[in-house]
Amino acid sequence: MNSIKGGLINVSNRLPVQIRKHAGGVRLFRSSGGLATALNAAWQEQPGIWIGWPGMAQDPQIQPLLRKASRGRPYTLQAVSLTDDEVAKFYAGFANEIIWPLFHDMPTRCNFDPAYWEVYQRVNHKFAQAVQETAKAEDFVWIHDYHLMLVAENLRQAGCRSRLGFFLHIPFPAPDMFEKLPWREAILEALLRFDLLGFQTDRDRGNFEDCLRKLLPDIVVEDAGVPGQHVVRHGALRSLAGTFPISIDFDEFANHALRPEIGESVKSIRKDLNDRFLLLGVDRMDYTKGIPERLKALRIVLERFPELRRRITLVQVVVPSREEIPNYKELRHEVELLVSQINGEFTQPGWVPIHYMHRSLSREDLIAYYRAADVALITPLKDGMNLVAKEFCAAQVDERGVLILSEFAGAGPELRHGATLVNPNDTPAVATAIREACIMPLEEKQRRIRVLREIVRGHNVQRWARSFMQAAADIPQPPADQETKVEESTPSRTTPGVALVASGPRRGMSFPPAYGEPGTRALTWLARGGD
Ligand code: ADQ
Repeated sequence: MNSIKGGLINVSNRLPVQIRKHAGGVRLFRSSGGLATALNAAWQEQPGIWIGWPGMAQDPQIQPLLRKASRGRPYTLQAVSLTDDEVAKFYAGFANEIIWPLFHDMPTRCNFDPAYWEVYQRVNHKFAQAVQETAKAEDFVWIHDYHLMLVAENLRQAGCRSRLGFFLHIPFPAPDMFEKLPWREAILEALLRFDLLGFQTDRDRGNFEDCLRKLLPDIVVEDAGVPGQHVVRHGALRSLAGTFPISIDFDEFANHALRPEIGESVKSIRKDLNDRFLLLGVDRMDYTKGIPERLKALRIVLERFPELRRRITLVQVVVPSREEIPNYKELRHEVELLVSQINGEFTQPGWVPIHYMHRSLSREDLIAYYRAADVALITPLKDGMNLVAKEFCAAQVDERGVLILSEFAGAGPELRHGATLVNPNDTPAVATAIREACIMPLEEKQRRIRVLREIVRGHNVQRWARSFMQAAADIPQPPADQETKVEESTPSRTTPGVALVASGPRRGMSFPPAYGEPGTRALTWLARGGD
């Protein structure tokens, strides 16, 4: 079995800590999101460096704070600073107003602003520069998610010889969706500069390969001899594309759920709800999570099955998210209007059908709700994986909860044997699934949740991290002269937007100037007449 000889350099848009202005100074906060937890397993085997944006514009206090926060961790935190304009156009703009909706099959929500693309390229270049300053040839550089799809290309152009891996946390769309992207070939070609490309499901990996076949005619996709893995060749480039479904630390959740204080919280939650049947929704406030559709399904339940009134309660917890983006503000209004309409229509003395919380819950409270719930309603319109589904299973230590899960969540195929799978757009069918869960015999519930817990226990986050790292270790180290070979034999794209990325300086160890700066490839391309 091969192993990585050097360290792990992890690169994500955000660091696992956030620095924010606070009471006239700056303060360190823990980032929300499960990536830090997910990567713990990888760090145990391979200490290293974590590079990312710390959450605020450049400030002399950032680096000392990060040094302090690095103590006791298996990695050193290193900041990439972004200007306010970069945050607006790269993060809120390109990443969250273009890639996020498009990759979740919602093209009408996309704002294909060319200015976003310019800044996206510049920021990816910045991240690559930060990696290049630190990475040694024997290190493994693991880049995360759709914010940073161009980093490998920038690194290879700068002569970086480390192995480069990429994991996409969100879905990859089918060709008829992906091809709407004005910069489609440029992005595919940039992705092919990674040695290892990880996707959540076979569906996503298959979509990526279909996009390659459709948009890059010289592509070759071959079996890698390992289930869920294919070798992709494009000219001299060779990448391994694999399915690596992300998961959670099952033991950590299950053991936490067993603590006596969680047991006490569960009793008090159930008592406060008069022991009614507890339906639970836990989501980031995001239009992909299907929250309005879920509320409409609940309304159908209350209309069609009057015997369930006063007997069920939905606790819907929504953590605020991306509030600076207009679509997200509108969603919040839509959700809150629906909650108040349904509560207005059905509330009776002593019973409110929906308990709505718009805030982040502590880990203790979250686990107590997971354990207390009779049904988890996890109905995203599309989702890369959905960790909430797996967290619910792990925390169900009393083994009597039902998981109603969208067939469009990445977790759907994996959990199909114990969960009730639903199409979240089919609100009457979701309503029927809720009713069936309410009347399901206890033995059936137990049988199903035990199956689910076994699946999540076996496919835990440790396994995810190890299998990705192992696939990376098996990849041969890129040769010193890779750039030269690529220039000679990789077919370059024909559209101007693509030529900016696919052509340009490929040799030498120095870092090329950023896109849009004097002397960049954009200018080179114009001067050469758009080859
Ligand atoms: P997200 O879209 O953020 O992640 P998800 O996988 O469900 O979606 O993770 C959300 C996390 O936030 C969970 O760990 C959950 O416990 C936590 N959370 C949600 N609501 C909360 C609340 N009110 N209070 C406290 N915590 C809350 C992206 C992709 C997913 C993919 C993950 C990991 O969109 O599809 O599963 O990355 O790859």
